[in-house]
Amino acid sequence: MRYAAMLGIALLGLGACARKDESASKAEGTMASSAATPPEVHFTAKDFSFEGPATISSGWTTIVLHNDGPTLHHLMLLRLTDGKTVGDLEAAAAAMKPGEMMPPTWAVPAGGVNPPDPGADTRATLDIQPGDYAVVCVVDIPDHVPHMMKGMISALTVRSASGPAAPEPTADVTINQVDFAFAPSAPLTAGHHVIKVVNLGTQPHELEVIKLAEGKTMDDLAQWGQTFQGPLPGSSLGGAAPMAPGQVEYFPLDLTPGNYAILCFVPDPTKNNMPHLAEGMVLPFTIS
Ligand SMILES: [Cu+2]
Repeated sequence: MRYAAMLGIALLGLGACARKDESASKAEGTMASSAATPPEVHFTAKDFSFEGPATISSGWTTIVLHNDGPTLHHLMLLRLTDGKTVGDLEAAAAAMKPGEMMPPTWAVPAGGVNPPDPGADTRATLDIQPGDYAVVCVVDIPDHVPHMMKGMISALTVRSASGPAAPEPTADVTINQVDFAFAPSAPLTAGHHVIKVVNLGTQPHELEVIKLAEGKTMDDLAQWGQTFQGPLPGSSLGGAAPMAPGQVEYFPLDLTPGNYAILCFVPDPTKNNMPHLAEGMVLPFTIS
């Protein structure tokens, strides 16, 4: 399966609000939470595998993704329905032909964390429902083969949480995703933000933030996305991995002066898998 792949750049990442180190019970992979903060679960992405918990609790949860590199990776949750397993997903992916980029309908995009730069962390907070999931990376740098075909697929069981539920985060800016545009509630400004992402569309959408390197342009980014030659002409600051219609996620974003772009690479199956960014889901902005 190639889902957002192909163009796949992977984008962003930063995130990371500083947080105190909590000594937490990792028995279930979920750190102990205070009433005020969703628990954190930590995953590491490397070429080409995930390390992280196999079981977590349901509810509002912050997924922290560390990129061991050297290339870009994200963490996307696919909720497995119809009793399907990760093995079924691997088999389905192996049977897909070039151009078939959408996962089977029984593997439902359920959000996640978009890429940090190599060596960095990104995070996103989402309300994870109980069930069986696959954790996958469909970034396809450098050879246009989604990383899940190279081993970046693992099983995640989400159990019904017991105990008090963590609260939904609060945000200072909301970015709605529609078919096919990003609609921010306010202009983005320098400083620290918590962004709420809401998929108001009828297709899955993601949100990826890239900060262009000094002197680089959107054309440079587009050209890189065609060939993956050389390094990303910028920094990948994370965001929300593909979410189902109706889904909500939160992520931290620290903005310093420079040129940025917010992008969605999800393919549109009704348009021959044209990436959403080619249909309008690209939002360049400048922080001065
Ligand atoms: Cu989209």
